Amino acid sequence: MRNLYCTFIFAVLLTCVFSFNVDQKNSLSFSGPLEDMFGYTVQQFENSEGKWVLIGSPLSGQPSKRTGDVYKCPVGRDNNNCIKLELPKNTTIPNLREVKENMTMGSTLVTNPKGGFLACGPQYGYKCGPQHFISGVCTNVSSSFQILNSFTKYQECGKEMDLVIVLDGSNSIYPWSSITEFLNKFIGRLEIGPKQTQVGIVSYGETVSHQVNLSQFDNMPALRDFVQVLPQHTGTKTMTFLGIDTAREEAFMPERGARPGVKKVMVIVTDGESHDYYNLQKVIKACEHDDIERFGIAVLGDYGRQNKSLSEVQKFIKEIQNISSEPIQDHFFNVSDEAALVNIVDTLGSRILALEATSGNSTSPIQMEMSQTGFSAHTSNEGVLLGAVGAYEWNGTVVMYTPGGDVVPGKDAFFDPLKEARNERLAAYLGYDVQSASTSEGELYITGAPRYNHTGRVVIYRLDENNRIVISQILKGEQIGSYFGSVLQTVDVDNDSLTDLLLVGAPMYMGPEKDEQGRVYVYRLKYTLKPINQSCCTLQSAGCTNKNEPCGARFGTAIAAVTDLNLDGYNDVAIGAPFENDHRGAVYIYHGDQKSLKKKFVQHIPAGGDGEKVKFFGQSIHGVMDLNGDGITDITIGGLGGASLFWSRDVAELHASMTFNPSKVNLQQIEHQCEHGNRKSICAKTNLCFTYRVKSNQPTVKTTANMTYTITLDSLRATSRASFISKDLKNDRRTTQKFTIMDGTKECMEKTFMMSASCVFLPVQSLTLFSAQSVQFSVADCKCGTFMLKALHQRPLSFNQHLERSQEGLHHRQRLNVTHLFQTGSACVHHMKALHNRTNTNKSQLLW
Ligand SMILES: [Ca+2]
Ligand SMILES: [Ca+2]
Ligand SMILES: [Ca+2]
Repeated sequence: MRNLYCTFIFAVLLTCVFSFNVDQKNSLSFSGPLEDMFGYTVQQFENSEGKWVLIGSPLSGQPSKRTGDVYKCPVGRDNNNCIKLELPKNTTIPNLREVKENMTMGSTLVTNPKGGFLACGPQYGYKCGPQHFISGVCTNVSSSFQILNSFTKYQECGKEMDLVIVLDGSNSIYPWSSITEFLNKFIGRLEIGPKQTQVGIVSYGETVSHQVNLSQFDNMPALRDFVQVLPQHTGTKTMTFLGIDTAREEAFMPERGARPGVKKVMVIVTDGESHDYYNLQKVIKACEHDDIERFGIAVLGDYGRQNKSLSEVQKFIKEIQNISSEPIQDHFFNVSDEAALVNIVDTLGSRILALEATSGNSTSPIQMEMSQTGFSAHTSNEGVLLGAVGAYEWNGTVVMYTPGGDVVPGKDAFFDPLKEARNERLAAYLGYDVQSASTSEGELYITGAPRYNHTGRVVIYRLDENNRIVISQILKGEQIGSYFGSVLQTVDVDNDSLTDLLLVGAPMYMGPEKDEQGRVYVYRLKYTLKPINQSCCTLQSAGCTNKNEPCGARFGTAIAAVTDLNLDGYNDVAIGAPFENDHRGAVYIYHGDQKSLKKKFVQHIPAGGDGEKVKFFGQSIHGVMDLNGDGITDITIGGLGGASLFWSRDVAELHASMTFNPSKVNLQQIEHQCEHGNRKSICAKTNLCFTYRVKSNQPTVKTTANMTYTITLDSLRATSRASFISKDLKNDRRTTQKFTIMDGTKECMEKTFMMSASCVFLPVQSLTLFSAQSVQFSVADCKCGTFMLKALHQRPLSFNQHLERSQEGLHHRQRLNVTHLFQTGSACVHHMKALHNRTNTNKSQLLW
């Protein structure tokens, strides 16, 4: 018994197939000085005026004043000149002696989902006396670019202190203006206020009088104005101990503004041996009893002017040393004359400040003073998270601003002193990046400490009802120095508002060549993403001249969750590798899939240009907005020296289907026999249909795509066992046709083919030898541009359609055949996508 059935299997091959749709050719570029680090951060932004790209330039104003700034760059308007927002000038914290030079404004830049944006200058500082603290600052900018408020976490300068200056005003002091100048400068070194230092002044000669009460001035400028015109007390005698004792007893009285329990300090300035030195021991003992810390300043002017003997000078100095508190070397000063008093202002001021810093309840001198708050920032559903890497001696912390109040975790909040060695957290830089995740159990916060125990770690935590940190999970880095945790990004792939993935960058991860290739860890599925491995030129490598170190891509320096680029309903991810290709940089795009990411990147965007004007492309990425109004999210990528806006191309779906008439044939029966030329055999018709639909909604513009298709019968065999019927009687196995298809329509083509006579006599065993008939089709005007063509899939994609046999017996074998074809042709494709670039005339491209 011969079972003679022909099975026809068609494969549809696409020759012009793309996996990506970010147009690398027609980007909109903004440029700025590379040395200002223009492009270090980028954010897409929209307000009532239109659409913008915001670009951070943290070293703007260099070299002298590296205040940094943020630029607004218009999109879709006549010019694309970027305008500086002048944020540093208008970012201010009241009652601080601010230091805005080097504040690096714009090195953190985050748009607020509710409008406006947050820009931070983590190197912003302030002065307490001569001490320079780096607290960092963030400023809230409205959607109309107005500064709403600025905030930082700072320690009040100094603790509360009551300081009384006991001033010798006897006639021998000359010129008095030197004294007032000294007072003026010295007061300028103090932080004066009702909650800080209060200053009282007592002057004496033969008698004593209160010039300034402690509570009299609550700010430094007013007190300075007052001392400018302070009169000389005058008098022929120098009753130093009367002055000191009056100050002790009266100036430090609550009635004159002294605050109970507050540190008491006395600064005594005199130019001569006292006339009441016999009271020294009694008066100083009383001062000790009252816990008054004393600074003695001996002015030798009068001794010089009157040529007094060395022993007299020494006797005077001895007296003032005896007035001063221990240790004497910290509390005693002598100056050659009145004019030289100003020279000790710095030293005196800093010693008094040191007193402030160590007094009170503080156990550690450095808490938030160097915190660099705003090193990173993130807007979560429940408030603003600010990374503060410098807090607690660079162990770091995360400050949170919520509507219910500020959360400033204590120095041990992120660590477990029982489980962790103290040295592991030293200079861990916790707060290097911050993120949040929405889970069914509420909001989780995530922060990285890239130097924790050298390998870095990520802490996932929540806040309890008392706003205490409760750590729920810790992720550990695996390689020393990889900077694991320095870049964090959560992703909601399927848009159900629950976070699906956490991506953790380790941009300095060493590849096999000991170069900093970088790596990105994907949590939930825990696998890693890596850049294209590439060689680079180092001092060690022979035979190359451009020693461009550090080497390696630093993949993961920027990680951005971007809104669905290819319109498949899943959000996507872009990852920067700014050191790739000799520091030119590149960006990789990964497509989201269900609740995860496809492991293989779908697009690699290398930096354009010569690598001179713009370097480190991929340093910053943001892609959450459609900036040209075609309904598809566009992606902004910053390097240093410039940033570019890449338009995403439209995505079209192309469905192809094929049916046969008849759908089943039995070659032993002759019901479908036909005659053509001089030949008689079985004939069948195939109906090939395409439907085409542009995915983004823009119903006013109907687009068309020009298509070409070729059907090849029995394509895997040298000779075909079937041929098309044509008028000229050529027995052709192949037919090619062009057609145009309009958006939202279906086009069908019918072809008839005839099986060769030999097919009828094939034994059943040879069925496995049957090979595919293919339909190959493409977009006819496939002018994809040079960038796109490079990324063509080498592998053909196919869908299979077969003519069924009418008998059940060979079902198994048929299945095998079909499966095989699906594998060779990749798993596809009843569903294909064409890429259509509407912004660029009518050139359509296929995308799978
Ligand atoms: Ca989700
Ligand atoms: Ca997608
Ligand atoms: Ca767009």
